Amino acid sequence: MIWGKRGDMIVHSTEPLNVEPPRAALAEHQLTGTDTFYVRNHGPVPDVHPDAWQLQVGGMVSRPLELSLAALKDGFAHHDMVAALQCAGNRRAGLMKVRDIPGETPWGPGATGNARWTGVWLADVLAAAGIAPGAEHVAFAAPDISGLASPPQPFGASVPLGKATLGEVLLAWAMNGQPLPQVHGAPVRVVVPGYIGARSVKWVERVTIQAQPSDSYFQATAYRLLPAEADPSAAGPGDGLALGPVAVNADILTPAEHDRIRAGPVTVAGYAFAGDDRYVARVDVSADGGRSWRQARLDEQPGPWSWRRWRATLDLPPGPAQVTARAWDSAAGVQPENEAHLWNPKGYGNNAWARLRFTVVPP
Ligand SMILES: Nc1nc2c(c(=O)[nH]1)N[C@H]1C(S)=C(S)[C@@H](COP(=O)(O)O)O[C@H]1N2
Ligand SMILES: [Mo]
Repeated sequence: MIWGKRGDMIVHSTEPLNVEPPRAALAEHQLTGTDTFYVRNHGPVPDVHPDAWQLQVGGMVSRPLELSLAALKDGFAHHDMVAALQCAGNRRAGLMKVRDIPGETPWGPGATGNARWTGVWLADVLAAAGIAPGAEHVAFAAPDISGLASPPQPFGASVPLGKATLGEVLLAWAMNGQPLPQVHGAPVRVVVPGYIGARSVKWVERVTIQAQPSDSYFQATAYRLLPAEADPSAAGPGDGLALGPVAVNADILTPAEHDRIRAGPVTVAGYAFAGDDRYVARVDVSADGGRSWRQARLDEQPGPWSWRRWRATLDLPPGPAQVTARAWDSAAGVQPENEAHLWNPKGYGNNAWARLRFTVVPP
């Protein structure tokens, strides 16, 4: 398979490359293998030579910077962070069952993953540049040109200055202890933990401190939550709500859908992810469609931005089984019951209860 990905990846498109792992592959490890991690591109993968790469830091700063990769690595303290990335379109296929969403990728549950990222805090680089009064946002620009934007343009995004100046947003050159693969943004990408994946700009080459959010199509027009009745083809800059922090979400990763499982104690397992600075507080599991619930056991998580794995053992009689899971976060937020309430014209942010069907056979 292309770009070092495993052979069983689900390919939504090759140009641009959009692939996600099957559910069972996502279940394998606490840290998603780099060969298993979804890829979400909007244009061709750029080939940026590490020696030629420079990061420009400018805008509302007192000292604009031009940093080579060596200068970035030598000039700032290195940090490691386990963080889940989640595409705003993750689980869009579930929304499409409510009503079609033409022109958007029908992502299943795999447009998410959990990895260890190494780099320097964006906050330290911003401090070196000196932030001028009146600054409110930090914009990221990349060289990959997307024909999906109108007009075609490089990928870009921004985050509020308050998020960017906390020691949690990374300029990362390594993923799972290895140099960042080209397809994931080499030589350097942004990792904005707890935010939709679209803000974690790959191949980042410019950081601009500014008073307004990025005017990139991908911040101003796309990745915004439109009201259900809106016509997405008529939506322009500023329409809808800009997506940033993700809402609490969870999925059931094992057993495999449509598996045949022997009756008796059956262990179901999955992940939950709270988003932003919330944490996963509880995961409930139901074997009767949500009439009664029991609490899953939560694994330790390797850091505040990681997803949290959970498992529960249910005693299931022979017959068709449907297991449901829902996560609660530390703000007492919970996943909504179904997609009907969540449907939106671009298909973002599906965090409805996770449901998995399989067959229980006599022991
Ligand atoms: N330059 C650039 N950065 C990008 C994108 C892109 O197309 N170009 N896609 C974004 C989106 S929508 C997501 S979900 C994540 C996916 O990161 P991954 O491909 O490393 O999994 O990258 C984000 N950063
Ligand atoms: Mo995304």
